[in-house]
Amino acid sequence: MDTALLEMNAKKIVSPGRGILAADESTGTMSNRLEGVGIESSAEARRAYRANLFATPNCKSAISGVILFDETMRQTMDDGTPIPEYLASVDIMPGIKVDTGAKQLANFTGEKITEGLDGLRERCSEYFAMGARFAKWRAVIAIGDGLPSNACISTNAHALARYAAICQEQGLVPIIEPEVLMDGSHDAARCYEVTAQILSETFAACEKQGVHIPGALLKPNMIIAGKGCDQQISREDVARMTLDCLKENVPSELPGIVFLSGGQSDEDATAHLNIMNEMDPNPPWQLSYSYGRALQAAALKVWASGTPEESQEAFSHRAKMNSLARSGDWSITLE
Ligand code: 5MM
Repeated sequence: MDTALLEMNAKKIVSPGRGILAADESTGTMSNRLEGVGIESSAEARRAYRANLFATPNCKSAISGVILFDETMRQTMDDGTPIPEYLASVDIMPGIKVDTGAKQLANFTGEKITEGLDGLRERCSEYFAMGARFAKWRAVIAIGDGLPSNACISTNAHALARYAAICQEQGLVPIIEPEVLMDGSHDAARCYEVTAQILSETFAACEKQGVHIPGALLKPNMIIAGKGCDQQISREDVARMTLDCLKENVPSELPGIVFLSGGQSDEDATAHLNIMNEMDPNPPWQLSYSYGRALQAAALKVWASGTPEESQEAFSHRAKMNSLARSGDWSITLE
């Protein structure tokens, strides 16, 4: 394992003022997103939309890395430059989603296990040769009546650790993403409890598998009440509870935490990150973003109705807002 390379790249991804654009929607998800704004989905439609995002002027000031889906990894910019090559040329690290999706967990109705360990070593090796320097694997944990089960937590924690070990062996920084979903009517305390359990089991599994923590990143949810809960908590409480949960369960040797947005509004995702960085200017790890929807929603809408430049401007604005949130310098007036 090249620990020096892994540590260097992990630190670079969370360097000050920068974060990740999650653009690794699988074909089904990306098709839903495009169709949602009235665009017919095709490989070319997905390429054109994403290539335009990546070509945003001065994108690198707020974006250190982009997570790609396999299809995009093999596509080109408008001028024919392979997308990973183009990203590296503008100082943005190409990353790749390497899981093959969350599937029904046998014997546990309503719960999922993320698949993709078979052949992972070979896929990572190919992606490294294509220019990828980090990877992502997302586990999905639902809260509900009797959910999550201990089986769902331990199986996903084990898979995340196995994935992380294989990525590191192949030179890719693993982004470990255990996402506790916002769907449901649970309160924030329940979200805290479940997030604490999946985080502690994931890091215990990582230790058993020999994962090199200084060469990895974590992509967690924030501590938020379920969408259907009538006791929503303030932005300050989200930030405080999230920091507490992370401090209790995440090793301090981890270089960075890159949050997912998970269905939060664009502004909430920015505000929560900003408050956390304001509340604790020196946390054990860098606190950054790896947002999909919260970075792209506005740009996608404009892509359907405006010019390519206007779509880039919408993306650039959200990227800039989140960049400021990295140092607690965002404020509502900037919106
Ligand atoms: C960008 O979406 C990613 C891939 O989703 P699918 O496998 O469902 O197509 C997703 O993993 C994403 O990276 C995370 O959910 C974070 O994105 P959000 O939108 O929650 O910030």
